[in-house]
Amino acid sequence: MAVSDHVNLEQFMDGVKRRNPGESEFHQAVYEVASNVYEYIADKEIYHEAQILRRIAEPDRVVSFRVCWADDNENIRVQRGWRVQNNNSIGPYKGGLRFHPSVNQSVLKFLAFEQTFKNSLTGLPMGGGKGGSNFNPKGKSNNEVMRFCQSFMTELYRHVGEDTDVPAGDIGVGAREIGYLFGQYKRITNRFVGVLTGKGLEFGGSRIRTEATGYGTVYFMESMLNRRKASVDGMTCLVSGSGNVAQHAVEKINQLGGKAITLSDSGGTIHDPDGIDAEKLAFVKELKNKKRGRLTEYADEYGCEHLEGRPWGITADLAFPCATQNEISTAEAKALIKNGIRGVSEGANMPTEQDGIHAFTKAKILFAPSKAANAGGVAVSGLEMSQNSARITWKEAELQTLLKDIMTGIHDSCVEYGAEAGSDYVDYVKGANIAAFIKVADAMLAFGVV
Ligand code: NDP
Ligand code: 2IT
Repeated sequence: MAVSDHVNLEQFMDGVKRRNPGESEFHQAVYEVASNVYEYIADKEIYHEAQILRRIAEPDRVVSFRVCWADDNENIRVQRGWRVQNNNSIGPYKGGLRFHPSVNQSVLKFLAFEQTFKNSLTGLPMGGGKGGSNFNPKGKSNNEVMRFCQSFMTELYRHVGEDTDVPAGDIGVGAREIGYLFGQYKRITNRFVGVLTGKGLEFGGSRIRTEATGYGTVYFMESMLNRRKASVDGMTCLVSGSGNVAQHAVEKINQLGGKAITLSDSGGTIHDPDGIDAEKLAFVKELKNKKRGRLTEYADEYGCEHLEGRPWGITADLAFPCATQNEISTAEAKALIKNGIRGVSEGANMPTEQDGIHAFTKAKILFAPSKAANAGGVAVSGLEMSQNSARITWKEAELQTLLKDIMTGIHDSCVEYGAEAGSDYVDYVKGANIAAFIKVADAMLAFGVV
């Protein structure tokens, strides 16, 4: 069959929408990849014939289950849990768990699909998966969170394993939750293995894992700027979110001589033009990770402005969205461009709306898509898996070097496949999508029809 006889991008997307009704986040993630991949495979019959993209966009399996737990007032609560195992062609399924009331099948399918490509970019042997629950950890006691995690793992344990599927953290799942989940897995199976990453350092966790996503997102920006003979040094930066990724993005911005002037949470944005220095960042970590409080307390403590909504109306050099999906609308992307933003590096997964991405690429600003820019976290998770399998612990300096090397490698792969002929512009979205696709696709070709 000639290439031209196969379905085109529009027909492909019609099929994705028909088979996955109402799953708008999943459609969005698939479209972003498919639009670049279709161009790349236009003259490559084998990928069409083997229906590679159609197969990657159909999760290997979606497991959904009931999670019952009793709250502190002895009310029985019923939540839904999921694990989406998208693709294990290049390694065991790997990806985080998200606990947030907005979690549904569409959100987890988009995240598992994205993870498949992100993990490919790291160069490490990891397939793509994602899971979680619509459980809301906010306002819950430690005992309630523990009971929920134990109930969640009592079902999940049969679907995961150190060589099968290795979950980790994401929104609402940090060190505390991973501890409870790992404790329950070990208790049920009587096996001490690397079934989760992001573990505490006392029980098999890796140094640098906590910092890796935020650090990596800023390293990626530094690589893009260095290619243009510039650097983060001296730049003002907008950061959204105030959790794991945002905190460590700010930490690395400070270390590289930049100035972060915003953070946000679901209650709004703090704008601190003097910069969120190391002392203020320590306050944020205590506030968010221990007291689990709101950013209004930061505004009260340091006497700065607290705004409703998101930071994108403020003028700065660089932007690091580190909260959640679709947190930069098309109008906000255009406002950032109008205010002279020079670069955007996505710490969160798919934080920019589709037409917002088009606006950034049209304006030719430096734009690092999430699957490239935030891959540092899962990369160090991959290194945690290696350490667990070998039963060894690497030193911080070794891991720092590996993280930097992996992020530089991803940057260079994006340049290889995304550089525009005859100019110094790099389409990092295209570069990331194509580089990631090739590895997964070629592994799938090797397996035949499975
Ligand atoms: P955390 O739970 O530590 O922090 C999430 C932050 O984002 C909080 O400040 C939270 O505010 C805010 N937020 C979450 N959802 C919303 C929402 N719907 N509207 C407004 N604010 C919101 O999560 P992480 O920092 O781990 O994750 C942040 C992003 O980074 C996610 O997109 C995640 O998928 C991505 N990511 C995380 C990795 C990791 O290693 N942790 C790796 C790669 C990507 P509030 O406190 O009010 O809820
Ligand atoms: O989106 C992500 O890459 C993560 N939440 C981290 C996944 C992992 O397995 O470390």
